Amino acid sequence: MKDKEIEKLIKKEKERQAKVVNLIASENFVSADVLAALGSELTNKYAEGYPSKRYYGGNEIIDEVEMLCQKRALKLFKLNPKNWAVNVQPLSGSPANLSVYSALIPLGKKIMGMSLAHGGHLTHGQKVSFTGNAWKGIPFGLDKKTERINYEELLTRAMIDKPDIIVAGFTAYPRKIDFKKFRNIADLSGAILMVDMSHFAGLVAGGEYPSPFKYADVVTTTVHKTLRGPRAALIFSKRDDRCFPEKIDKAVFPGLQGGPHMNAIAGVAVALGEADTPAFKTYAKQVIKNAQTLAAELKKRGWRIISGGTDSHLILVDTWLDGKGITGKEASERLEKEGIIVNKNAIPFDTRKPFDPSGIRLGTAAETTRGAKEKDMIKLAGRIDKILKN
Ligand code: DSN
Repeated sequence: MKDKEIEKLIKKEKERQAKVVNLIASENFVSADVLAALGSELTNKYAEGYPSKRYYGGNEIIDEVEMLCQKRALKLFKLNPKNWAVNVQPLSGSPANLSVYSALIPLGKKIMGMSLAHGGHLTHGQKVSFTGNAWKGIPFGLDKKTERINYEELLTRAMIDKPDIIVAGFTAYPRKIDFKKFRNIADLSGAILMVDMSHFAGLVAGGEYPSPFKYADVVTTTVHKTLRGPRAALIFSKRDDRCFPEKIDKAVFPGLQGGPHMNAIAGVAVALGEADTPAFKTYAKQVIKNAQTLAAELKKRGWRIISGGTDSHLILVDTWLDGKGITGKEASERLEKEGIIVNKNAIPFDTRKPFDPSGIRLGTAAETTRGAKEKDMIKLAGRIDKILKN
């Protein structure tokens, strides 16, 4: 690189990533091919519009890239293009979710989603997000005893509040979601069912987490978490007489975005191809085995694991233990000093504030990419325990 200042910073960040243990549940390490696509000449091209309907000339190759990405996305999740469409242009998860709402429900209507404090996402209708201001957010929480979704309560709430769209998805919920129950609740309350599978998309692709496609009307996902692609997002929508794909395409462009980032779309295509292999299935299985081992080993050492364990890549640990332990902030800082990167996280019914909550969130997607197995998780649990108890 001619720019030595940036070159130096990239090198330093590369070295930092290489030397730490990365337990951030929403991160991963992309392949050299994904990096090559991201750093390619495709970044030079303006391609506002969609394949064969562009506003600029010179897009014949770009069209092929975008169509290949669409084809791979549908194939990976076993979707028939006659029944499902996919928009591959969203820049990331938040704009993808915003596009869906703006396409399908008028401003002021109701979005029901898991509350941020219990593991949901800002864009599932939280007050601090535009999605909770332009629309009315109806947050639902978890069952206090089980720390899992209480579907009966959810149904009661939905029948009273009558949301226009229900979002099933999370950023800090370690368990499987029962999409069939969500479908039933959406049908009974008259809502559209959207699944945000950002966290577990790679596990669905690997056949290790239930697929939402049988039940959802719309599925959004980021590509950079368990799916191990670049920063970008996808919106899948069912083709029927409600014309969701057409409405969503218009909402993404020209509604909310301009030119798509074609280098990122090429990177997404590469990642989707990589995920459609037997090796990726083995990877997804290992991600969950590692998370379950890490959770069980921490539990053995006296740490409370939210909901008692995990069905996914994600673990939520109560480090505060009603004042007998340490705060999530302190835990995350202590671990970082020792080269283990996690994020502090609220736990359900947290009595502490979000900036200094009672827990930490751990995820195994990134370290599994680097080859970690159960024996590494056992050692890691010992290290984490020692650092937190020190
Ligand atoms: N920031 C992501 C996460 O960490 O889960 C969600 O957008």
